[in-house]
Amino acid sequence: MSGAKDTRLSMAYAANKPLALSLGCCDDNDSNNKRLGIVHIGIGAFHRAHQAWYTQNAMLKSGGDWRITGVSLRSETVAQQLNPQDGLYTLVEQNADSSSHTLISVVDKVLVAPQDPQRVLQQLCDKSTRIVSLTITEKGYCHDGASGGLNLSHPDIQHDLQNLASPRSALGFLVSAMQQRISERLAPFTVMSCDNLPNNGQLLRHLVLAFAEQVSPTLATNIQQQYSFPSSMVDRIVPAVTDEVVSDWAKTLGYSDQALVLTECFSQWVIEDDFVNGRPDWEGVGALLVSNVHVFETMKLRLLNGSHSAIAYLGYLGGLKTVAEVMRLPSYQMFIRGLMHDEIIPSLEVPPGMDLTVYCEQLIARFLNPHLHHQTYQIAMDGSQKLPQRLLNPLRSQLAGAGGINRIAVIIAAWIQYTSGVGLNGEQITVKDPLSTELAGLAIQHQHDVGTWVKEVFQLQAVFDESLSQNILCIALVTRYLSALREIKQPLALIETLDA
Ligand code: CS2
Repeated sequence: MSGAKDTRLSMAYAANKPLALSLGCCDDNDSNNKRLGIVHIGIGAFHRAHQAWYTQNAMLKSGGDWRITGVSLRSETVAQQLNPQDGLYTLVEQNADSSSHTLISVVDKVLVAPQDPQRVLQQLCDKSTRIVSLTITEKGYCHDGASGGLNLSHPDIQHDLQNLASPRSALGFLVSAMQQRISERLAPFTVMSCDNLPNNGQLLRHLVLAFAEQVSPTLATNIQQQYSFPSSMVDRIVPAVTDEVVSDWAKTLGYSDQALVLTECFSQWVIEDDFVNGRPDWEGVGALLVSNVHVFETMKLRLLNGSHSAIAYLGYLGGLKTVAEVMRLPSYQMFIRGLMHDEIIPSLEVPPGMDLTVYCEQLIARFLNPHLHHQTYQIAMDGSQKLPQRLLNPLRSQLAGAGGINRIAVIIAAWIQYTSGVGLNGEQITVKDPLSTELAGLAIQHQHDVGTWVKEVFQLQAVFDESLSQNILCIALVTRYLSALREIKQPLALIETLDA
């Protein structure tokens, strides 16, 4: 134990020493046997509450060398928090009426890619690396959400194609490392996407191959033959941690952990069983290994994440700060139930072993968790990257089957208002979205002509495909709701008219 000596976490470490040492953590005398096996790109709170927790449990249960080297593609915050404490952090799991905390010691260190891309490549090309997993958020894939194709004009992709030995993007790091491993005849690793995107493994394979094709067609062929890209559905609600949460928990824990992660007790992980170089015993600790993840992914993306986006835009515009605050209002709860049952479930295939009515009620209970303080603002971020898979896919399916689309249309209207950067009562909103400039530009240009505004937003090809940008009925309905929202100035009043 080196760094953690300097922090109050050392008390927790002392209490958990046998556990940490059994995972190869913090052992100064055994620095060559760190039991590494995974490189995780995008080591935010979600990874630390989900895959890292499963991996620690799997190593404790069944052994194996799977400790994790984290990589941050941008910010150095996580490295600054975790490295001084030897990768240790506290995971708090909290439900309405129970809570528990665990010291996680499965992360070895965090590398900050912009500071030292060579070090990241070295780790990716190390023989010990057998799985590379990713949580880089939707925009990290540098693709076009509507078509699924690689965005070759993305500045990071352009940079990486010119500077493959010193990349910036996840795709650049993957292809650069694969090229080196192939030329050194090193065994391949499995690439596992854990982001909220449909067919995330297939999408990532497609993007990696499209990138590699630009480097050399032979490289693309070799990658295709040797590397696997399983899809996975990940689920656990992990809000951003505030200073207040850290200091509240310090009282219970007896130490202050700046790297603490707070989550709910629920968690789910469904993984396509397609690994080319081994994997931890995740199924031994609750994950489901299946041959087809797609039905699970679609269910979760549309019902959980689709409802989340609805809660985020309507709630935020209505002055409500957290998911639980929104869901405590009966009209919102009725709206979300209606959205789930009438406009999303008809587009779903029921995954084996699941009951969708039970699943929806469980989601509502999870959204009501009073301890999570999950910010509507946090979920509202990057809507242009999220809406296609969460709400536009079910919308298309409803349109094809002549099903109802009122609620989805209201949510799109709320999203359009949100992206204007101005709330319903004139307050400023700092919109975080890769398309924020285009969206704000359309709002300024057409704010006095809502019909044209909506029509122009529907022409954004990265979000809406032709079936929607040409759909007059759908555009008219969204126009009607956006006008109503701007007039009534309170989303709650609008949704109450829908259910009346
Ligand atoms: C949320 C997700 O921020 C968001 O967009 O919808 O992070 C959500 O909390 C997770 O996918 C839950 O598994």
